[in-house]
Formats: sequence, structure tokens, C-alpha cells
Amino acid sequence: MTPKEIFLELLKKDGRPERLLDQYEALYLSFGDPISRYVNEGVGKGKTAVNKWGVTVTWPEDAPGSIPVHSEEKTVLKDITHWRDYVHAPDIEAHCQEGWDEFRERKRAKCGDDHILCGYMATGMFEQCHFLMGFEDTLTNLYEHPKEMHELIDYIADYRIRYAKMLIDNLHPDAIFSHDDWGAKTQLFMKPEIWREFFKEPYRRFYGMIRDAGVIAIHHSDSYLVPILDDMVEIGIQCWQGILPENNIPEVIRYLDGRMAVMGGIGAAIDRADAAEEEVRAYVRDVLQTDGPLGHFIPSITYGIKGTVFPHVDPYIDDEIAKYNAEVHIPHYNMPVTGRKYVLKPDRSGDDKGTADDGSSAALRQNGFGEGVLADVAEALWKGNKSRTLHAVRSALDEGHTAQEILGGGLIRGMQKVGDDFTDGNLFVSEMLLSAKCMTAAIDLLRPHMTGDSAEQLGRVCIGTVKGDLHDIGKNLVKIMLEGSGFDVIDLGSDVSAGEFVETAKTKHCDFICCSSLLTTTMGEMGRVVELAKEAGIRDQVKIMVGGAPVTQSFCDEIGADIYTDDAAEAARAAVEAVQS
Ligand code: B1M
Repeated sequence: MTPKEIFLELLKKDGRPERLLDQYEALYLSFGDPISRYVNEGVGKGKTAVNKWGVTVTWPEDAPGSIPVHSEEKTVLKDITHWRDYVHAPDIEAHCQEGWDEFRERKRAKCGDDHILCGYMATGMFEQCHFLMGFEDTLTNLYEHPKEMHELIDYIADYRIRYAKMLIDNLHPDAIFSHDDWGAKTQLFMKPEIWREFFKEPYRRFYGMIRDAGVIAIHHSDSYLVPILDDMVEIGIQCWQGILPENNIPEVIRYLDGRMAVMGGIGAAIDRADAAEEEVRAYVRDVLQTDGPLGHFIPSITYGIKGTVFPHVDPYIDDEIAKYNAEVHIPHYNMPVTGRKYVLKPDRSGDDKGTADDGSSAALRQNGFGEGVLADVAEALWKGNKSRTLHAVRSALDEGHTAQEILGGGLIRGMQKVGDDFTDGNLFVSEMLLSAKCMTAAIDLLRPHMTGDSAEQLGRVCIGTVKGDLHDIGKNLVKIMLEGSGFDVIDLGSDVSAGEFVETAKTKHCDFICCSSLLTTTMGEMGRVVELAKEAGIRDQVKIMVGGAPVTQSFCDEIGADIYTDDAAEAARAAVEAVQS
């Protein structure tokens, strides 16, 4: 069978592929079509450019890719209520009619008949929203300005449908490979209901058009998407590329029962500078033994593009897949799963915590906050309701509570429950951000009433994302939880050098240095922070906390940092514990 034939078998409910495909072996991704060339003109390594949506995109020389820049001046969409004044989709019909024949012929020739020719569409609808207005505004606007967000997402969907149609008409692809990261490692970014409300129908239109044109629909999202598997099938996705190990892949495959193929399983954790051959091989073999036997699975690095960040890793992956194929014969169906065993994380999409707003005293008791005005403060913050939080804080002041009582007995208590629910998977990034907005507004209100403020803080922290890394969402959540737990937090932002961390800790007398990293290429900077803290003579005065998706306890131990946690709430709990012990 050719790679194309195997891929097509994988899409059939009862297909019989003769072996496992090797990563992107069957897919030829057609980069550089006339539309992407026009829209991203000037974007490249070592450059900062403004794309045709008006988004400023920067790509530092030492980083593996680009990132949108958000600042008061640079952010495109400054006010969602007037989004039409700010957002103008590129006029691709006017500017992108030329060059298709040459592009098609070149790509077809390279792809050949034995592979799937894919039109490649980066920056999906959710991603386009956060490119335009920033991640936090995107997530909170879904709750605070739903009407405008629906309009904006429909506008972006119309653009993407026009884009896909031009690709289909001019490239004649076998498949469209479209990106949109809807979640992090263990959670969707928003409640599944919110994803359904805002994104499901626009995507049904998008993938519906693609399928109606007889083209295969492949969606990239390297996220935890278990709660929306049925929705993905329903809207027409035939292959989900990017499935992370955290999704419990064997259970997902069994559950899908051939309705959608999945591609991925080889996470970024193995794509490191120090990953040795034996480690890569053992990791891949485990993935193959666990996920491979059930069919409808293509082992690949979870990224939405071919190849690992560290080039020495890829050949080991390819070779291990080849060995597995040589040793384990077809059919791949219904063979015993011999690798690691998972416990499927239940779909909690039916739960309704964190945003319901009935305000009844029964609800208060149920939420564990008890009675009284401080419980009202805690509950309003937990629900992310800013006006109610401010109202409750004013009432508490009127009743004679001190700012410190309101902070500790109301706001911090509420935030602690936000953290617990987030850790349990019952509350999402978007809702945590809403509660953070309540906290900020309430602290502004309380500020004139605070006395000896910083003296009463639990301690001082400086936090940042390490040098070369511009991901800041996780770092911001850790900051929110630390502030919400009573710490004085100095936010150094992202792309922070080891020297800046240590200098700040020294001059501002910090109790903790908190480093976040999302890229395997930047994790190493955390080790430099530990070394520099020693050199600066402050190692015994400061605790060094590390975290971020690729960071692990063993990495923390290896570099000699003090605390590792894998979520923001846990980070705050660990910091509190450390100062109290
Ligand atoms: Co990028 N990105 N990204 N990205 N991105 C990842 C991380 C990646 C795994 C996606 C992938 O390709 N598979 C991959 C890294 C691969 C690797 O390292 N080998 C990647 C890449 C490669 C890139 C680019 C190079 C892509 C490109 O342009 N081609 C580029 C790099 C830019 C740069 O930094 N120089 C890039 C750009 C972007 C966007 C701009 C599109 C956007 C970032 C927006 C922003 O941050 N302002 C983005 C996003 C959103 C992601 C994913 C989808 C999500 C990351 C995230 O925000 N998660 C991610 C893939 C994925 O995870 N599905 C991916 C949510 C956040 C709440 O989780 O940060 O893990 P996290 O934080 C958690 C915990 O880890 C913990 O608490 C938080 C909450 O519980 N935690 C700590 C975090 N810090 C902590 C510190 C602590 C304790 C706990 O103590 C101090």
C-alpha cells in the first residue's frame, strides 16, 4: 500500500491499513501558497513585521517560531464593542489571484500521487481572535461581550471559508490541514459549553464546505480535547492531528470507534536537547505499543508541522516506528494494549461551577463559603462576577470589616477555591481570568483602606517567563494565584534573562524567584537562574520555583531548583506552604 492508501484506510471505519504510518509520511503540506505569502509578507526569523490583519508578529533569532506582539500601541483590537472599526480581513480576492498554476504544479510534482496533498491553513478562528486582541481578552470577552464575539468569530469564519475555497479551487488538494489550538495539556481553554456556543457552528460551516467539496478535513490542535470528541466528529473533522498523550489515546480511539482518525501521541516532552537515543526509543515504543494496536492512529510528534525542534530526535522516532512495523505484523486491530495504562479523565462538561449566578444562600452553603458578607465576597469572586464582587466588598467595608479581613476572609478564600476547582478540572482558564479581574478591581477598591500593606504580605515574589520564551498565559495564571494567596508579586514579563531574575531578587529582597517555560528550547535558562543565584550569594535566601508544560519534577531536581508544580493553583499552595513551614 502507498502512504496515501494507508491514510485513506485509516479514515474508514473498518479500514485495514497494512502498517503504521511514520509521522507525516503520508501528508505533503503545501506551504507558501499565494494567500499565506500575501498575508504574512515580511514575517520571518529574526524579524518583526505587521501582517495583513494588522497584527505585529515578532520572531526572535533564537526562538523556534513567531508570536504576536500585544501592547497598548500594537494590539489591533482595542475595544471589542467597536470591533468593526479595528478588524479588517485581508482582501485575498483582490490580491491573491496570481501564481496559483505554478504553485499547484510545483506542489503536485513534489507530493506525487502516492501522498495526500494538503492545503495548509495556520491561525484558526480562536487563534485569530487572540492574535487580534490578546489571549486574556479573547477568553474573558467570550463571557463579557458574547454578542460581539459571535459577530467577530463569524467574520473570521467567513474569511477562512473564502480562503479554503480559493485553496480548493486553485490547488486542488486532497486535504485541508487547518490549525486551531483549543486547549492546553490537560484542559480546553474554555468550558466545553462555551466552545460549543462560539466555535462549533462556525467550524461546522468551515469543515462542511471542505467536505462538500470532496476534500479531507484534518484539524490540528495539540490540546486536551476529550470533552468535545463527538462535536469534532459531528462538524466533519476526519483526522485530528496533535493528540497529546494526556488525552488517554487508547480510550479515545476505542470511544471514537473509527469515526475520526487521530495523529500524534509523541509529545514535546521527548523533544529536548538532552534527549538521548535510548530515551527517545523507549518513549516512542511505549506510544506505539499503547496506541498503535487499536487502529485509526498515526504516531507523530504532536506539533502541527513536520519535524522535531531538536533535529537529532526525529530520526530515532522514525527508526523506532520502522522497527515496530517490521516486528509487529498487521492487522493492527484488537491487539492487546501492552504499554502504559491510563485512567480516562472524565468529561466534566456537564458540571456547572464557577459562573452560575443564582446568588441564593443555598448556593453559598453548597459552595462551602458559609454565610455573611465575607462569604458573599468570596462567592462573587469565585463566580467571576465583578459587579457583585465590588458590591460585596463595599458592603463589607460598610459593616466595619477591615481591608485585611476582606482580603483574607473573602477575596483570598474565593481565589483559593478557584484554584482548587481549576486543579480538579472543574474550572477553566477563561473563568480563572474572570476571577482575576474581580480580584484586581476589588484590590483597587480596597487600596485606600489598606495599612502597612506590604508588611502584611506573605512574602515577595518575582516571576517571569524565561529568556527566548514569549508564552505568558501560564505565567500570568501563576501570578494571579500568588497574588490571590497574599504574595507581593513583581511581574518581569516574558523573555526574562537569568541575570534579570537574580538581580531583581537581590535588589528587591524577594523570597521566591518563579520561572515559567513552555518551550523545550528555553527550559535550560532555569538552570542558569539557579547557578547565578549561587554566584550572587543569595541562593540560601531565595526559593526557586519552576513550572510550565515541558518542566517536570525530575528536571527541577536536576537543575537544583526548590519547587516544581504542574499547575498555577498548586504553585500558590506550595509557596504558602514554604513560607509557613
Ligand atoms: Co506555542 N508552543 N509557540 N504559542 N503554544 C507550545 C508550547 C507547543 C507545545 C505547541 C506545539 O507546537 N506543539 C510548542 C512547544 C514545542 C517545544 O517546546 N518543543 C510551541 C511552539 C513551538 C511555539 C512557536 C515556536 C510556534 C510557532 O510560531 N511556530 C511560538 C514560539 C514563540 C516564542 O515563545 N518564542 C509559539 C507561539 C504561540 C502563540 C503565540 C500562538 C501562543 C502563545 C500566546 C501567549 O502565551 N501569549 C501559543 C500557545 C497558546 C501554545 C499552546 C497551544 C498553549 C500554551 C498555553 O498557554 N497553555 C502550547 C501547546 C499546548 O499546550 N497545547 C504551545 C495554557 C497555560 C495555562 O498552560 O503555560 O502550561 P501552561 O501553564 C500551566 C502550567 O504549566 C503551570 O501553571 C499553568 C496553569 O495551570 N505553570 C507553572 C506554568 N508556569 C508555571 C510556573 C510555576 C509553576 C507552574 O512556577 C514558577
